Amino acid sequence: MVFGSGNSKREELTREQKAFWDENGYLILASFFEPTEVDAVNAIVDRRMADPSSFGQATVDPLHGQYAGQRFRGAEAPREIFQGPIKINDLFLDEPEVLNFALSERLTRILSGLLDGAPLVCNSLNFIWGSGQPDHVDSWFMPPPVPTQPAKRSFWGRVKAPESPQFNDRLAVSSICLEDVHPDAGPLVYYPGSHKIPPFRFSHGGFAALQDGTSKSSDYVHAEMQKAGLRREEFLGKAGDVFLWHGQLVHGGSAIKDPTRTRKTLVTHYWRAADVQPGKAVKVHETGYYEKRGHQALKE
Ligand SMILES: O=C(O)CCC(=O)C(=O)O
Repeated sequence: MVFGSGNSKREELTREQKAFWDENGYLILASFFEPTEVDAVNAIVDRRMADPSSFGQATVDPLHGQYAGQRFRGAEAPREIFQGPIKINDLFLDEPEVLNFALSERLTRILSGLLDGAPLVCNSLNFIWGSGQPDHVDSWFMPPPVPTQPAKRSFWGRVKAPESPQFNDRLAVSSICLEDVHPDAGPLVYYPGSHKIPPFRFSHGGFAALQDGTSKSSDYVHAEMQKAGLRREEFLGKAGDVFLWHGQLVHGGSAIKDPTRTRKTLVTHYWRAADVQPGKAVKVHETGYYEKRGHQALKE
């Protein structure tokens, strides 16, 4: 279901939207941003892409070709990676306009209703082309912080890890279309209702992904989706549309059928400000925060 234009003055999450989110794990807000707002973000990204040295410490992940799987500081990255699918990480840390866009008050009021608390940007990704990412669940990679449990000591005095790690599902994601999505440009795919699948426990007992090269978590969610008869959908949004998804929703990027077609998108991940250590939450306005941190480390 697509919800009406956010350009109306209605800024709070409606009961109907919340019920739809609880049932399906996503929300589509059509025509939420004005063309001028979208153009301003595109201009920032275009400027950086025209001169990759301007990415400085910001990291970029090539998603295709010989460098796929690696991470580079933007300024030091091989120039050819900017000609094909890449993930530009955390522009919100350097570009106040990108931060303010992702923390638009109209959007964060809706997110506050979904998360039951003010959202905090913990990560942002800009895509120029489709991501082509395999189906996944975002909490595997960005598990929201949980309150620290008091350390327990064994009989021998050793500190014991909590036996049952807590699970916090307060992670929501916005994907803002920065242009109209063509079906051949590798649209976002998603599986309505998949957020209700019980979270996968990795072999360490917790919920954060283990990069052990196995596909157990993916096999698990696909088996559960098949059992539940969930269907696969593609999102063909227009510039200014917002697709919000629950941190447990299974989603990914479909294959790009026409590599000449771009799919400019800003994806932002939000935890709740209340879930991070107070010193880590920088307040931008009443319902919008971001995580205080530097750019991501390079992969080892
Ligand atoms: O838009 C896409 O292609 C998917 C992005 C995605 O999976 C993510 O950012 O978690």
